[in-house]
Amino acid sequence: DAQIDFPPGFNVAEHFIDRHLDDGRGSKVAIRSNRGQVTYSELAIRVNRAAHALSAMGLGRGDRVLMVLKDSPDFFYLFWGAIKAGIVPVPVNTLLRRKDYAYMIDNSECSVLAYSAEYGTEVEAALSIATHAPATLLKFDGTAEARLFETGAETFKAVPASATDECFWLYSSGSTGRPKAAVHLHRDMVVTSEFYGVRTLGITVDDVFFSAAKLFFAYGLGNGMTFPLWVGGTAVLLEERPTPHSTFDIIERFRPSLYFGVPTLYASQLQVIDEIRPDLSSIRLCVSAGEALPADIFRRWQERTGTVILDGIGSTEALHIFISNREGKLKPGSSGTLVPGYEAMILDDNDQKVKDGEIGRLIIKGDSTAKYYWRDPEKTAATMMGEWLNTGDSYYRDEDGYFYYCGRSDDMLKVGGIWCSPFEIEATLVEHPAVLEVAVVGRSDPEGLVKPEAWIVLAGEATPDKSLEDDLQSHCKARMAPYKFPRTFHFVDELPKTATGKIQRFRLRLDAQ
Ligand code: 3UK
Repeated sequence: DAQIDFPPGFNVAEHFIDRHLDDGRGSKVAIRSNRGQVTYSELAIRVNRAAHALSAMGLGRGDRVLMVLKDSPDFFYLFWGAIKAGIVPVPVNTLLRRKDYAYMIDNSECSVLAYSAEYGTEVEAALSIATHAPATLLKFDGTAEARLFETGAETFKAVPASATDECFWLYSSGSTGRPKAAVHLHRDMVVTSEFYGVRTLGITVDDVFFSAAKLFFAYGLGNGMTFPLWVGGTAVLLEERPTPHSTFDIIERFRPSLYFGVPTLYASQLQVIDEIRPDLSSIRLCVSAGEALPADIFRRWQERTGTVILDGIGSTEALHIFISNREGKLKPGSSGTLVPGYEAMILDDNDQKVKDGEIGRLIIKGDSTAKYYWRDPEKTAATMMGEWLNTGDSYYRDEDGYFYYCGRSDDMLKVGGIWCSPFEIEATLVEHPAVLEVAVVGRSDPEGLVKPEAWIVLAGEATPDKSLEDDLQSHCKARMAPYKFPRTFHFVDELPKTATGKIQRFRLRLDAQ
């Protein structure tokens, strides 16, 4: 039941792109956005041109293309063009800052760095900090795209690959230290599209997909690109930041049948839904992932829209959702039941399986999981345990097979569905002259969504007031991805510590409730 056949020479780009021409879908719209539309045959031609262009730059099997690109058809062309030519695309978060990009340039030793002009300031500054110099820079400001995708041969013979060849990377942040690149294989996107997309969500050729989560997240990559391309559906793209207004606007204009969001966005959409009264009648299903969806948000959304939100847990390492609620088979507040093709175990501290109802560490197994972390054997060993993958999450399972999220086993926070390391926020805050010592913990807001909270011991003369808080927040926003700033502050005389001087974050978390 849970098997997929991969023909020999399998280059996954042929399945996601070229197959649609053979199936007579060439004139169907593959991608729609405020800037226009792209048919499946236009998509296939531009993918081929990208494959030629990258090959002509001297790139070959296994070389990396780092992509700091907004959600646009160009993202599709470059990603699939690279894969078709045996080259490894590495899409990265576009909200990061120069030192993050400098790290990724050095760590990936990318041959090509492609970036949307909007991100030029941080990306170009990163190039001057980085040790490695990518041989080719592609700044997408209109000219590079015209050269890459609008000229040259329209056909390209796919470089043969096998299902277990390396295909693309996605960076994932860790609680301490630097992000690590999860190396995904050719089969992985097929496995997620088939097991979660087709067999769990029931996606078909008639579906129109809109993902508020961006393509550079594994979640958005599946929702907004691989799932539509797997079934020959249509992807709707939003270039800008997803807000309640921009997302409702896109839904009304392009009438998607499937809508993918994160809990924070659903919560902020609910705040304005009575005032905007958007027409959401095209939507047959909504999906949430990235962090747990509070049952209250599920209920309020269903009450206002008549549509259920299917919460499911996925990860960058698993590529997409492996435990999910379904239509007609859901429990609000839970992550749902196993997706076909995946197995799960919940283990105690002695690596023994716990009984239903008991909390333990969730480990999973499935054919879409990343093979290893690039150049990080220690983190690879801690996470990829043979065929099993350590999620780092605490879970329990009820007697009906539904899984319930109970928190992380590290200190990492999910804010708006995106990773946030408390240690990174602390390191940034102590650079501020007013801060002597700081500890950052997660605090649930009234909607049940976690936000970073800073506990600060001030240096010298600094006064704990609103203007200092504003100043600390802008200090953070200038140095880190903008979602990482603390939303609340506590100024204290000292931080709780152990006898050996380690900050006791659990005591702050208790105080924070
Ligand atoms: C947490 C959830 C509770 C959990 C992702 C869907 O989020 C994704 O990938 P990331 O690598 O983070 C993975 C971690 O996020 N998490 C995700 N979804 C849920 N916790 N309920 C949920 N529904 O800690 C997990 O280990 O950023 C989500 C598809 C692909 C993805 N990459």
